Amino acid sequence: MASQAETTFVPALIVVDMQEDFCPPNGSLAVQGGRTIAPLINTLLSLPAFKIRIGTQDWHPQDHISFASNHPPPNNDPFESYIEMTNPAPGKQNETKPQRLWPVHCVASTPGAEIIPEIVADKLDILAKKGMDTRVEMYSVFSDAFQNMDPSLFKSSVDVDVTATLKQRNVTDVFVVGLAGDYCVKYTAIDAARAGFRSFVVEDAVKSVDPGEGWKQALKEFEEVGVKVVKSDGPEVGR
Ligand code: VGL
Ligand code: ZN
Repeated sequence: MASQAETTFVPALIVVDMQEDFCPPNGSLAVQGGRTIAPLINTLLSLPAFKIRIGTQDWHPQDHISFASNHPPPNNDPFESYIEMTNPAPGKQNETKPQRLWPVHCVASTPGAEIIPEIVADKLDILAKKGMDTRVEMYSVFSDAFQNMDPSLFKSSVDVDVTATLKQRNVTDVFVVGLAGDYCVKYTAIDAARAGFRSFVVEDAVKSVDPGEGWKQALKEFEEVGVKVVKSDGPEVGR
């Protein structure tokens, strides 16, 4: 009798930027409710199905391009102003894009950059730092803001090649949780799909900078690239 080949399912969990600066009450870029998703994320971290659990950490130099205070007035209002950012990759200097400016946040080796203590960080196999190159924004751990997936073009921004790590472990499905839904979670999930993984966002384990329009826009982009939005108690999450 011919046997039906089963779809391979090797899931990974990516816990995005669960850091002090993204959480109330004291975070400089606090996302409303940011701390409240920690218990749910811990539950997901303890599911045996995940082959690998990766945490990401926004990790900026003091002079990072995304900090409003590093730009002259009048275009230096945190949350409000945008600057034109140039692609720092070799031979790409003619490429630019608007960059939203933020309060100073997640400066490398400062308390604001620490993973919040509510997260059981022992369960993370790897902690990947990103946004380390002062010249360029990096929301996704898979690419910088210019969305090139070739790691040689953004290696100054990260300390781990996450795509290679996932492929080495034969991962097929990537589940993304954490902060912020409309920025780092969004671009990480989209890039996981672009890197060839089935990509899922676990929506009850995510909070957004702008939970209205920002999250709505994220949902639209997820649909366009085939990122699936699921619930933590849904059947997809490898229980
Ligand atoms: C993030 C804004 C700036 C995030 C990081 O983690 O979503 N947002 N840097
Ligand atoms: Zn940042």
